[in-house]
Amino acid sequence: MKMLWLSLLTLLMLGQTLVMGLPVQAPDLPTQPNAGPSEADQEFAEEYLRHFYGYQPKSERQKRTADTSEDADWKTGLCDKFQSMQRFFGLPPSGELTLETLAVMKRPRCGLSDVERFGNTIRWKKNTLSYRIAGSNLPISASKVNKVFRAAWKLWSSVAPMEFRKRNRKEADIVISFLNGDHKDGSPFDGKGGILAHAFLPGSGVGGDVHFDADEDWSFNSTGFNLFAVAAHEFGHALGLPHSSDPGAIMYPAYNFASNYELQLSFRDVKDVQHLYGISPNFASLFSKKPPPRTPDKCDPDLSFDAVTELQQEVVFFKDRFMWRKHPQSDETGITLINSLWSDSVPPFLDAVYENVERNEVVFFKGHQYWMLSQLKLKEGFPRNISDLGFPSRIKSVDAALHFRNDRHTVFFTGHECWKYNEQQMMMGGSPTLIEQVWPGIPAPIDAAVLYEGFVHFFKGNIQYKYDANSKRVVSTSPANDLLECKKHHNEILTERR
Ligand code: 0D3
Ligand code: CA
Ligand code: ZN
Ligand code: ZN
Repeated sequence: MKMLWLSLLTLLMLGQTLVMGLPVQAPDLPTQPNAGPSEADQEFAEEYLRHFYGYQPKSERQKRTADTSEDADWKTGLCDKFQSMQRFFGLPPSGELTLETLAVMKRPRCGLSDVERFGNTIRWKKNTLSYRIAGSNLPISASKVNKVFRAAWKLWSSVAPMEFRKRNRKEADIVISFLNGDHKDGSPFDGKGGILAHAFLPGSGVGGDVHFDADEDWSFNSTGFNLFAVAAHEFGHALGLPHSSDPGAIMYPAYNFASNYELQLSFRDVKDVQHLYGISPNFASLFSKKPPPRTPDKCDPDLSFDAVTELQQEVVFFKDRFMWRKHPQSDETGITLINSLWSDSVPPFLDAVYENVERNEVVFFKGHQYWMLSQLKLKEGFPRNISDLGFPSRIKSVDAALHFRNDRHTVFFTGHECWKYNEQQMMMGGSPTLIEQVWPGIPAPIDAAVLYEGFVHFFKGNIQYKYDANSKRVVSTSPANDLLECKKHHNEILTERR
């Protein structure tokens, strides 16, 4: 009855919680207006609808001061919620609090003891949950599907003190099915693409159930949609988690699976599920070696970058799986996943990136490989070995790349050396030079470099060096994240770190 449902990509940052009644057919009987419930009963009913149907009064203040007429109720959506509830219990959907409705609300509901309200959400009240996979419409062999779901549950059970047991016949808390189009829960699927799945918040009946859109191209790799990635997300909903605005989180509302990055819960997901259920007893030993990855914060004073490049009008900062795109016209630079722009063509944790404006190409470096993209698409034959550019085999990676469009060459930085590459002849020019000699004042090795507004900006750790190539000297140093214009207040950062 309670369902989390992603409506539109425009709601990305919030994640909408929609609550729906199971459309049990009710005869359209004329309703008997009653003598009128007491104010206490009205309040009880509203609280009930808030708990089980996601009813949210427009504002608490408004409710007290404004009139409590039926008109006001219609406007605040209270009537819709009453109707949903009434339909579910087979009552005439009058949309108002009848005595009959009140009686049903006060009746103990079976299975209700399994869940409880927790802050703004609902959580299961028990630590062992059963799930059942409905047999029809399976996209691939049942044994493979079982394996994928077991792995998806394990993501959550290894961080929270929860156990998930598969049932074959008996009733289960969580029923998982593949359904298509209108499947009679008020949220029809939309064919290929769009909505991939949805899940109901913890609760009895349909509560906790997970529905996958059977019309999708489900896969175990990166063709179509990855079932493991979507299951991990939906199971989070089935546990009571809402969407997260953190683009690194599994609970982020948009699908962003990348085959070049091992799927794991992010720090945010772990915090959120542990807030609901507590910490799994073996969490510390399981994660001490490899703690869940945090999404970098542009306001972190210790922030460093993997690579920085100019790209068309923008300056793009790369870090782990993420990037920030600084556009001259907008003053807020948001974080996104690298693969949200270049999908799986570009790996995370890059070493260097540069744009060859003349050829309309962007070149990415990581380890001994490089990827050349044009029009957001990987060019044929890539990735290639950096030795193809003319590096000797002792050079295992590059730290940064600077492209000079006027004299059509690119300078590569690797360790203490810099190498000049002629883009016209597509040849490495002679022997390397020492960074300390050619760029006095720049401490090698560096993390990243970019040509921006006539200066070369070198990055090393949390510091950036603004360098004037004409006078051959460092003009100023500043925090590495200076160009990202962190506008957050200090105490906001502190609360986020907790
Ligand atoms: C959904 O279908 C989510 C499911 C989801 C979201 C993130 C990661 C895995 C699964 C509904 S709860 N979101 C839509 C989506 O990402 C908007 N569709 C695929 C697409 O647009 N490429
Ligand atoms: Ca769909
Ligand atoms: Zn459904
Ligand atoms: Zn979702």
